[in-house]
Amino acid sequence: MKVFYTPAHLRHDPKVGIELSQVMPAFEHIGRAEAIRAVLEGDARFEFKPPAEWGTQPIEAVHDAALVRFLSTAWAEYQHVCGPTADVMPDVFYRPALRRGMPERSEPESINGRLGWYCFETTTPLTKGTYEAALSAVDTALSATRAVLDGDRAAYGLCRPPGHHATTGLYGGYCFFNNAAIAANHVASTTGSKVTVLDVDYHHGNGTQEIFYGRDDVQYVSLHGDPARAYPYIIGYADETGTGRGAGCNINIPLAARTDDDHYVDALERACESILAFGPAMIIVSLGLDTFVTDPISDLSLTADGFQRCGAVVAAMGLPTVALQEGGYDVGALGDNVRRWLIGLGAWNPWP
Ligand code: SP5
Ligand code: ZN
Repeated sequence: MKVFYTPAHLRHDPKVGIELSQVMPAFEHIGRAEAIRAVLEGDARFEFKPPAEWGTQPIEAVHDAALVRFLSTAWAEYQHVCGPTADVMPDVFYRPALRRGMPERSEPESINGRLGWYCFETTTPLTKGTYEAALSAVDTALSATRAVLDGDRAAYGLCRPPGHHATTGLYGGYCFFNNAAIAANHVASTTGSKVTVLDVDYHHGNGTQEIFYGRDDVQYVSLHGDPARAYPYIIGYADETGTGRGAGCNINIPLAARTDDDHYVDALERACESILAFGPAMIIVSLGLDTFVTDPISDLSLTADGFQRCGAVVAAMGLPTVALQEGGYDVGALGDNVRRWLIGLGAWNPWP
């Protein structure tokens, strides 16, 4: 199986975030992707490829051009006004209720104000090379997708930073550009075929849901910690099923704390039935391994064996599949967990 990877992710190098009411070392750090790379490089079944450059056009087919432009200059602009600082984060968030009863205003003028206009939370710092790294994660996703469009049955994009929390106009949740949504939109718009994004990250992919909520050509199916207790808290409920043409094309499966391998695989099999009923030509998997039993920010109880079973359940659908890296924060186990999931996926595609 081809693995798309580039060291450009190292340019996004966050050090701190405010998480759980504390200044915390970043959970989403450069060591995650390097740990995955090291494990996959040690297994001859994986063939590493650098991604091609795709530019901003496929990004702007999903995200507001203003968000892309903002991210391209925000870190440097902030240095002029408030620097020098390594990590850049907003201190005031735009909340419509601040101006209740008054005319809406557009994007603020100051860099500080604009940070709070485009960012929705406190754990996603901009660093000097964040924009370049985020572009490279999209390149990675699109290059893995192209390998599958060109005939590979499965491919893996080692995307970093991750993407599924980024919405049309906002970044957050460690995510800047929605790699999986950009890939799915690229396939749907260039081939005219239906596509499913299957999101198995512990967290609900609020960005992917928002991007496709009104569309009937891209189905979004997510298994995740119930937002009644888990980030992102206000989205990801089972009654969010899509709107307009997209009615019925959004499926959320919230899970109880400590859900184990057997219960998770049952839920995944149900999800796959809904996918087969939708009839996509391709599956894009938002592959988070933060459902792992010892993940430091999550509360499900999957094991490495469970991950391999999950990959095999997805493979059993018999559809071309692109797996794109999202979360997973037990860095000691992360590489092997990814490897096991992909081995499960490859069971359908005999290894060379
Ligand atoms: C891509 C991805 O996985 N982003 C996740 C962002 C989650 N950040 C906030 C985590 C809140 C942690 N709640 C922890 C409860 C620990 N007992
Ligand atoms: Zn996650």
